[in-house]
Amino acid sequence: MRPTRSIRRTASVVTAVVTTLALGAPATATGASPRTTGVGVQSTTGYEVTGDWNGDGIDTPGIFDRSTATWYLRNSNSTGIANITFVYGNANDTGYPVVGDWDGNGTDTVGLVRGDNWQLRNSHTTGTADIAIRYGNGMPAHRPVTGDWNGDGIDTPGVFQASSGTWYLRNSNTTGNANISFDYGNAGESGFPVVGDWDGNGTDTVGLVRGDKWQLRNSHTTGTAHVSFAYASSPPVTWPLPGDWNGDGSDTAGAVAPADVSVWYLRNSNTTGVAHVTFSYGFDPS
Ligand SMILES: [Ca+2]
Ligand SMILES: [Ca+2]
Ligand SMILES: [Ca+2]
Ligand SMILES: [Ca+2]
Repeated sequence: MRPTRSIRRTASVVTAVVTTLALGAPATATGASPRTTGVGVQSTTGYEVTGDWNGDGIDTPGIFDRSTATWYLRNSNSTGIANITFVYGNANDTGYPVVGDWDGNGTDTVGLVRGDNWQLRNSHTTGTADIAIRYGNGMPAHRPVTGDWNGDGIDTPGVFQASSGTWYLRNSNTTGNANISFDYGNAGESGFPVVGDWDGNGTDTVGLVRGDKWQLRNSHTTGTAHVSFAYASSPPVTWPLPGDWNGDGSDTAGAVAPADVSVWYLRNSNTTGVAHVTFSYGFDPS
């Protein structure tokens, strides 16, 4: 590990292909999920996440560097340095990063899920968890996701159980059982779980990304996809990372090519097409 690492402006676009990506699971697992309020996708150096860090209605990138437990958040979808930097977590943290508006004040903040322990913080500062709850059975059986399932403005936990294709969503940031559960996906689902407000009605719902096929559902019920389209992006290896990139209230597709300097490919509609916004943001190894 390098003793220090910084995010800095770079004009270069990473062309190298990262071949050993593991999704954000414990250590060696292979499955991650992102989100607008999201869980991170893991790169060689950390996890990419997205959220609305400053409450302007637009989701922008963040990086969680596990080795130092440092979060690097940026407030615009452009190449540049972090606007907000702080430590939350432990050095070489094995927790899985999540993002959401836990207190409903309009600003997304971070959290870590360690096993079934969710430790959420309400400010972009170093400190102990503001909210500590237990939910789910932990990775890899349960992949954490976060979203506003009931439209009350507060993001709360959910888990996707790939073995059965079942989603378990909870409407409060407290310990307890799922308020909503349904199957969406196959038993042994290998698709990548995503969540977002696809139709802009104020409620986050779920989706799966299978290869480059985004299959999104607008209700918390079993059924076929309401929205289906292909979106990958240029490099051979990218991970899906949806968000509201233009502040219109709808979450749309994004993809990130994780690397020391990750390349982000954001699209403003849930349709097949090219990225509307492309930029680099991540760790610069130099
Ligand atoms: Ca908040
Ligand atoms: Ca809610
Ligand atoms: Ca919705
Ligand atoms: Ca949008």
